[in-house]
Amino acid sequence: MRIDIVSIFPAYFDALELSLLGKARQRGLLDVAVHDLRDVTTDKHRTVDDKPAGGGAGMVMKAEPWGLVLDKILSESPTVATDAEPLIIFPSPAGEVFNQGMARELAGEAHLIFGCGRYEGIDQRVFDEYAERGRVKLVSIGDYVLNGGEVASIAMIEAIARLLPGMVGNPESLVEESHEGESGLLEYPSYTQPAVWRGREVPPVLLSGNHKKVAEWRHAQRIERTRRVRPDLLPPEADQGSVGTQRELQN
Ligand code: 6GU
Repeated sequence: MRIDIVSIFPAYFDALELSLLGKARQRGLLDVAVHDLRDVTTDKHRTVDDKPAGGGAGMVMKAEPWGLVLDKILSESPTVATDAEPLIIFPSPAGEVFNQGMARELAGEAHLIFGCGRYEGIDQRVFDEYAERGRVKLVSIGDYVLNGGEVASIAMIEAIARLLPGMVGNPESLVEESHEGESGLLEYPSYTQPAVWRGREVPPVLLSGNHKKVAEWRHAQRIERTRRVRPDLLPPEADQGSVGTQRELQN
């Protein structure tokens, strides 16, 4: 997969060199390029923003630099000779909310472009232009406000990159975790040695050697935890108490 990122703070993306992401890049599964939006400006002050048309607080990112940088990235897309088409993602609190399902879909793309806006946003005509010419998606990472799309892009890229084929050593570790496998229940709590730490025991069932009991305990823990902190994730049939023994397990 090819990922291009456009930002006025390219240093944010130094984080992508680390750990899992660095590994994906070393293995050649992921080719990431970061572009400084100011590099396409031609004025002395490298201006990328201006006052909002119609007045109001804050500044709006100008269309022209975005047009120049996106045209260049699109013209050099590795998809030009294929039937794949690049997807431009603009992180925005006004977008569709990112989740594991979207991460899985995006992991199947050949070329993603993340356009990180700052200030009060980007001139609407940029979205309109590229939506007319290709595929554009506004994506939010949750119901809170960040100062720009950089941190949101890093979160999305990490979620996507770890799903690329060839990324994770043990494929089971992907299936078991929260939001994957077992119909989207949260993960069960994990323990390791020692068996007692500061007077706190590892649940004895985990040391029993009884694999069936362990699996049942973990399943019950997942349901209890999901019911307590994320009841919105429970499948409909679990709502009325038909899954496990949620009354005994509560709190
Ligand atoms: Cl994608 N961008 C910004 N600026 N704020 C956000 C967000 C994105 N997702 C949640 N809040």
